[in-house]
Amino acid sequence: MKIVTADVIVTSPNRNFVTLKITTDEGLTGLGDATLNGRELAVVSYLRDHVVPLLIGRDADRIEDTWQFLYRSGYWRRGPVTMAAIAAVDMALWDIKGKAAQMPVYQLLGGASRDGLMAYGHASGTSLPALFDSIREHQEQGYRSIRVQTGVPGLKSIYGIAAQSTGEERYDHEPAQRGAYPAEEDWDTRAYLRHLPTVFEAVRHEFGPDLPLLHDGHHRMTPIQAAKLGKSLEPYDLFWLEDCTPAENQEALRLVRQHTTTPLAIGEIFNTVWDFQALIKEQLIDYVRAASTHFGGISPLRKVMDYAAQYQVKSGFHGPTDISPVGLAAQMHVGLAIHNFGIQEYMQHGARTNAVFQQSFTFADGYLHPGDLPGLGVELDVDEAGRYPYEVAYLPYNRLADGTVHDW
Ligand code: KDG
Ligand code: MG
Repeated sequence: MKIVTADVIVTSPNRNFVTLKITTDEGLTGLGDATLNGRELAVVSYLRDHVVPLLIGRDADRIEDTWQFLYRSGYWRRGPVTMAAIAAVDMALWDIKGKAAQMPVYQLLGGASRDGLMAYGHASGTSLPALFDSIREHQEQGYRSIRVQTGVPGLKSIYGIAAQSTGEERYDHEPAQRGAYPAEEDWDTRAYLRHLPTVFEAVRHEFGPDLPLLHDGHHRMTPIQAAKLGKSLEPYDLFWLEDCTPAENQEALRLVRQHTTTPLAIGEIFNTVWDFQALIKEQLIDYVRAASTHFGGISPLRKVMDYAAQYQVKSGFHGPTDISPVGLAAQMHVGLAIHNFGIQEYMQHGARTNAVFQQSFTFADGYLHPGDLPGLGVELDVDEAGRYPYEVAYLPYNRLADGTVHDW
């Protein structure tokens, strides 16, 4: 079965998405997600100019060989642009293989290891009453696990609290905002470290000990600050503390680990299996935050999780709205198949996005299931996608009170 066309489709129903659609000489099509938030067009060029010409005429069945060819023949390995492009090809070929076999992709990966994927949603509020309302709203939608982000007294804007839009479409924007220049936010780590334990104490008091609670530090702390936070959150029994330090310095996790038993999750901006090698082997983390889309696709996600299984490290794949429904489906299939699944992040896409991407997954009683259609179970309505051209949009960035740029 040969690849005859590979089209790169850019659409912006509520936010920008880049999708690769591969078609074979047998008429089968496969979709892959190549969305890189704020740098979307770089991946479009990488695909259109450097990958698509290499795909035409290749055997669509040879997923691993195509992955290795694209990874190794380019010489310049890794990096988010390269790996998002390779991810899209990998996902699209798994989609095609599933359709050819008349099986959902999770069956090709070994079949289901569970009935559904426990999912967490994003509750946030600038005040405790607003946060409590947001948690209840998520529980009413079915969520049984909740990420808690909160305003900090003295700070105007903060990561994790939707800034731009409201209502049904809000998740599709947050945290990126449309506009030609990134929005500026403010940050004060000491104020955050003082405030956050009081928030978790209040949430535990209001919602009891059972509810799994998560928090994202978004790379903002030094190792010793992260150690202090992990320790101060121990009484509130977090499911995880995510990205407590910047991901580049993996050695930081050694220090954090020595000081706290709060479980650690990291890796949403990692691109390859090798980025996790030391963290898993030294058991410095508890959850792998990789996203199929930025990690080279389904094939390497499966490999890193098989390696992690030897060390009792579980999955917590990155599932914000900048992962398209195709990328989300890809990691749902992996999550259903692997034994060491932990939790799946699930921010809901808005109605316009769901009209562009027709999906077959279900979300009921807090559990996701990718569905049983052959392949990934997602189709793209090209006409609908064409109604929403690319719009420039960027993630915000941070400055401290004295004007220094800080990690965002
Ligand atoms: O593109 C950046 C977002 O995906 C990121 O800010 C979301 O940290 C995030 C999360 O945990 O979902
Ligand atoms: Mg995160």
